[in-house]
Amino acid sequence: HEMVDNGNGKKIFTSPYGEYTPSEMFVHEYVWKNVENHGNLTALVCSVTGRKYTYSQARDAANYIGRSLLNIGLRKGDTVALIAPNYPESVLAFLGILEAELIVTTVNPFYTPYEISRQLKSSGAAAIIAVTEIAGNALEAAKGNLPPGASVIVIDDGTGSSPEGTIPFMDLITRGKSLPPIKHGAVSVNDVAVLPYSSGTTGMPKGVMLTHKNLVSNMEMTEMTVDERMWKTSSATFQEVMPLILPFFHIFGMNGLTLPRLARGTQIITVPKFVPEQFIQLLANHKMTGMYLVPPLLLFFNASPFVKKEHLENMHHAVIGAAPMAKDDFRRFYDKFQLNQDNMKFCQGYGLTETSPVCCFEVSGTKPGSIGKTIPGCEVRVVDPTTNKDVARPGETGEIWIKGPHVMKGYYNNEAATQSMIVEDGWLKTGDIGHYDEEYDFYITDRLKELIKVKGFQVAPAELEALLRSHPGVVEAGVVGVPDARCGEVPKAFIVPKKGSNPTVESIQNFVKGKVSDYKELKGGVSFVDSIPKNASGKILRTKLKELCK
Ligand code: 4UW
Repeated sequence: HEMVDNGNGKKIFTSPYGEYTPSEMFVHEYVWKNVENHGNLTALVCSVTGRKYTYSQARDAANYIGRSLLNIGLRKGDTVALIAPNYPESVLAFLGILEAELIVTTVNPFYTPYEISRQLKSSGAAAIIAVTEIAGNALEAAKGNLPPGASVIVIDDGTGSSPEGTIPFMDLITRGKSLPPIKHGAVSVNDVAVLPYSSGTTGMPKGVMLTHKNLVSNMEMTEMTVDERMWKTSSATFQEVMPLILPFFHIFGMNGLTLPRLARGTQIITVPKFVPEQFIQLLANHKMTGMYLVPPLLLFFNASPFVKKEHLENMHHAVIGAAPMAKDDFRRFYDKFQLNQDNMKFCQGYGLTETSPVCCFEVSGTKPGSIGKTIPGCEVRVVDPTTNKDVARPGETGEIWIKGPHVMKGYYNNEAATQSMIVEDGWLKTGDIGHYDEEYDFYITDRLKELIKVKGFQVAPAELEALLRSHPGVVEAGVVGVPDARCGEVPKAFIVPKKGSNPTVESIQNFVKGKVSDYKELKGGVSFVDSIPKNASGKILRTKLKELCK
């Protein structure tokens, strides 16, 4: 049941974990589907302010927020930009926007005003929900990029009130209560719900149109794989407790962790910023039972002298993904904390923003390094990029292609990019290189696409190249990722300097600094070259640049 060869050379892998038929549900409906069973349990806790919401309170608050957003004048088809670190209210705002049948575009809260403004413009946002600590950046970015009279709503992060001219977030909840209930029915499950940004295989970050059906399908498909095998359903006697340390604006923290776990009654402790000592303390104080991580966080556990076995006492599973993970690092973790696969399992997941996100999951915890098998409803092929034929047998590498109800509707306002990524009858070309083994477990080994992953965050080389070309001393630029022990990869630039100008490495690095988020900085260095290798149609030959790094 794991492999279908349909006779025309295609080898299509399906899941051993069951067959999936999509249900017709909205995201907010799915999240609250079991709320009657765990209404009194705690849903969300803020690790900074201590603010807590039970499941009933959270569901009601999201509904009141939705009413208020409609009352402000937002209507079907409007997009709200959510620019918020992880707070309970960030999640409630997200669910409120969906409940009001609006679209939410999630923005990295650590973006510079320039980066925020680009997403506001590209998504056509009609309003903003931000947090006090970044309200200044959000307001600066909003100048000229929001329709006249558009609302800016500010979540108080515990540091102060909302700036003048903005709406305090808590008012949405308190006032919403007495507003008329939402009349649902304006949108269908095939309408766009969330518009996160991803650079895909090439070019600038683009809005990824994920419908309610895409997102709910992926939660259900993953649920069939991980629930009961990994996570227990919460009840009055047992509740899973997990930190939300992955950013909620990114698909992994959002539809990979928060939303599906809320649907199962997990207690989620929101962490707005990673501060090592505080994070360790949280694990112990809250008796965390599980966590979702990106590889640099596991490396932190391995390296930190402060993390002790007792901090992990209640932890039975950890999910890891978003970037490659070396087998040895799992072993180091087990050695350091005298744990093993029986008492603490690491399960690797593989996904993309464009696939809502999960495609493969290794649930046994016994195959570190593998992303496991395809999940129900997700079909996988491994296609040789030079011949466009499916590879014939285990161990042969090719590009991973994905099909299923979780594949995005397309890129917003970018038909060309959509068509180059989704081909034939709905196959999405991931730009990842991998293979499967004799047991049909998959491995990701390389990347065909130009994307760079720094600590799990996306960095689009095209974005940095455009920025570098705006430097007065630069004629041409090419950016690639170079391996980094702590971050996985970091960006490195190749620069063709203008004749007569002699930019230094530092001047180029400083030029980038401050204009883009920290993780996009050129920590991999800068090299000056006579020309950037390109193919006949002008596309940068990144493999050639990578060879120059060796
Ligand atoms: N190994 C190697 C992996 C892996 C990987 C991703 O920023 P995006 O668009 O999206 C993500 C989503 C990650 C994710 C979501 C849900 C989930 O359960 C899970 O595992 C637990 C992971 O990162 O970047 C997509 C790109 O990130 C790389 C790969 O290149 C992919 O195309 N990537 N997961 N396990 N590489």
